[in-house]
Amino acid sequence: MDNARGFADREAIVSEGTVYTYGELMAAANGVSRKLLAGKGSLREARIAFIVPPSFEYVSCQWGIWQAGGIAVPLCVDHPLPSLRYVLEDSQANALIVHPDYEELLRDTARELDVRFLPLEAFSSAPNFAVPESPAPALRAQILYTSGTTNLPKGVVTTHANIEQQIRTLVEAWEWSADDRILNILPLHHVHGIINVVSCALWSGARVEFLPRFSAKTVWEKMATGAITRFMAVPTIYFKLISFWEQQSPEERDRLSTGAQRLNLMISGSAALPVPILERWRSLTGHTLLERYGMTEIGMALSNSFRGERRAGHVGKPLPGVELRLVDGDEQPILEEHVPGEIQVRGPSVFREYWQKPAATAEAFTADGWFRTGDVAERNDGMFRILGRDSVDIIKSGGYKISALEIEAVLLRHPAVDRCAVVGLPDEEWGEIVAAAVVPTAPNPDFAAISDWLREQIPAYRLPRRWLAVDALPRNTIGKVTKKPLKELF
Ligand code: MCA
Ligand code: AMP
Repeated sequence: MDNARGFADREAIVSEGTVYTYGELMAAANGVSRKLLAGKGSLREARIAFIVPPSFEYVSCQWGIWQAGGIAVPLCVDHPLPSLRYVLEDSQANALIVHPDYEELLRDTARELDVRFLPLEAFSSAPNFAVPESPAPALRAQILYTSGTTNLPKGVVTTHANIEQQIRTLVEAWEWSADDRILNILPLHHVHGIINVVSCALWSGARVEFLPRFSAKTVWEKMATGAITRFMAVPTIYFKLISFWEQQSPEERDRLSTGAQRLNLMISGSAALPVPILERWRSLTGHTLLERYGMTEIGMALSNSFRGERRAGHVGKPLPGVELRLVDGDEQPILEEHVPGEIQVRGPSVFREYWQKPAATAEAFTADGWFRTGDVAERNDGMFRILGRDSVDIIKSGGYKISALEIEAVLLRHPAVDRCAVVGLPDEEWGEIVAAAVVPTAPNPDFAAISDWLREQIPAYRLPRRWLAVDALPRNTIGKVTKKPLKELF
């Protein structure tokens, strides 16, 4: 936010066809701060949830909350009511800023939970008084909800200092410049969109253009017309872009490919980038995708090089300021190459805590402050290669992290489900797809009806796409469901 003062007249955001300068962004953020503060000096880390699609207004709210000393809690615009309610309750939100499209959905819930309901329109008439200086670095800035090995998502709290470090390391490593222009097609309740795309661009005086939703046609058009200089996405999006390109005429393919060649950087992350996608993308655009590795709790940790080597199937080396090690089962550092171990990370970009979960926070760190990622990797000629995760209960689909346990807990509430187990199955397009095995309470369960019911409870990307009715779930000698044999059943 401080940097923005130096860029006041530059273009900051393109949103719904309108171009906004940094000066306009700061003015709008000030309006949000003033309205939230209503005369007070600071929000003192009050949780301000907001449900606003990726847009100029989204960033105005985020900056306004930060400037007023609040903790920003962005809600996912695609989540069904129970998921939104969970975040409002768990974060103990004090206020909720609501885009007009979501007022009806959320008004009653906010009233029930005693959360101050603030329609977005109210911010255009903010009272006029001085806004405080930038918040102290140690203050909590943001809570993002992430699925894990528990059945409910946990709130990952980052401070202003954590966020600043997460941005600085990427701006340096990927050589962001004020002349860059990026398209954001990612949801803005996760680090990939919030930090890597939007915050890095705005830190650098660059320009962000928002697409409310991903559309392969529009992304290709933006690349072809030279509207953007860089692009970042999850592997599924590159898969979809390749499929779109393959459906075009030879002349159109040429036009799209020639345009894409002009970008200065294209990045893939959030899930493993399959080597065939990397190679196909290179043949279409001439770009070797830069793959990097990160996590909500730590920001980005490993990255291939902007100017140097980008090795297929590898996630590169630690980013500046990131301390990273591999450890064995006894948490002893592994120094040799080609030996798998858990990735642990330490440093100023690592989150502060899981919101109101001191036991889970303590468990996530070693005594000397290393964060246990749960991801397994090996070192291979100086570069890291991700091998998988230590838990079968975490699924990555379309770049989203999904907890099998969460889906199982919800499914068990359906009257047709006696027992169930959820796994991830490999899938070319989505990385993994969610699959559910069900022991039904009566023969021939109607999986379409169960799926419709589930859609009201959990986000669409967490829905099982494959179903199987079984007489019993495979279990080990102590009665625990064994998920590897279960995957074989599919
Ligand atoms: C959606 N569909 C799916 C899935 N998701 N089917 C199978 N598996 C899925 N995971 C179905 C929908 O239900 C629908 O079908 C149809 O696909 C189209 O849905 P829609 O939502 O419109 O799909 P889309 O717009 O094409 O979305 C695909 C997407 C999206 C753009 C790839 O999943 C996405 O934005 N992913 C990025 C997530 C992200 O930002 N992750 C970063 C977190 P039907 O009509 O039958 O329902 S990780 C992170 O931040 C860390 C720090 C990191 O390292 O980056
Ligand atoms: P999230 O918690 O949603 O931030 O997702 C973080 C997880 O995504 C990590 O713990 C990894 O399992 C996975 N991930 C991120 N980037 C990569 C990558 N390049 N390759 C493999 N897995 C990745």
